[in-house]
Amino acid sequence: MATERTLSIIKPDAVAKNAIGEIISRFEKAGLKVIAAKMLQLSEEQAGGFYAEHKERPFFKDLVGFMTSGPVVVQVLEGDDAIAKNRDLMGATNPKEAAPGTIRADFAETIDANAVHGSDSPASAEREVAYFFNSDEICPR
Ligand code: RTP
Ligand code: MG
Repeated sequence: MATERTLSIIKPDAVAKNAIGEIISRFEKAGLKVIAAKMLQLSEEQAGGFYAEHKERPFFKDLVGFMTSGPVVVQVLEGDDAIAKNRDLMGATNPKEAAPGTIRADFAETIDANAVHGSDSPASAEREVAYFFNSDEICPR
């Protein structure tokens, strides 16, 4: 298994629920290390640029509205198979379909407000980590 990096975002709904610690604890217990982290209030431009792949989708405007509705916590997670491991911990996009015990099953209410984001491939992980972090803000250990 390869050591990978992935971008995680704790979305505004989960920050508002005071669930930052519980979510990060799940990453750590699964063997993922937080090697960079910050809290941000995203602008419309930042959120829209981050989700540029969804620009033509009907839910894009709501997605940007939601992602700018309050602060988020962005992190870089590192570990064996980190991209797939994080997606497994997150559960399905729609919390109603997320497996029991996953972050979205436990903390998310709707497909729009679904608690967390995780990169979905090595290429998107690379783009997304660079979107939020300079190399001197990443502290592998
Ligand atoms: P994310 O990018 O946030 O980690 O979520 P994901 O990979 O599981 O889902 P993706 O297809 O990338 O969609 C990005 C976010 O857009 C919202 N969405 N709404 N109403 C809808 O049909 C719909 N589909 C997607 C979700 O909030 C999803 O997390
Ligand atoms: Mg996605």
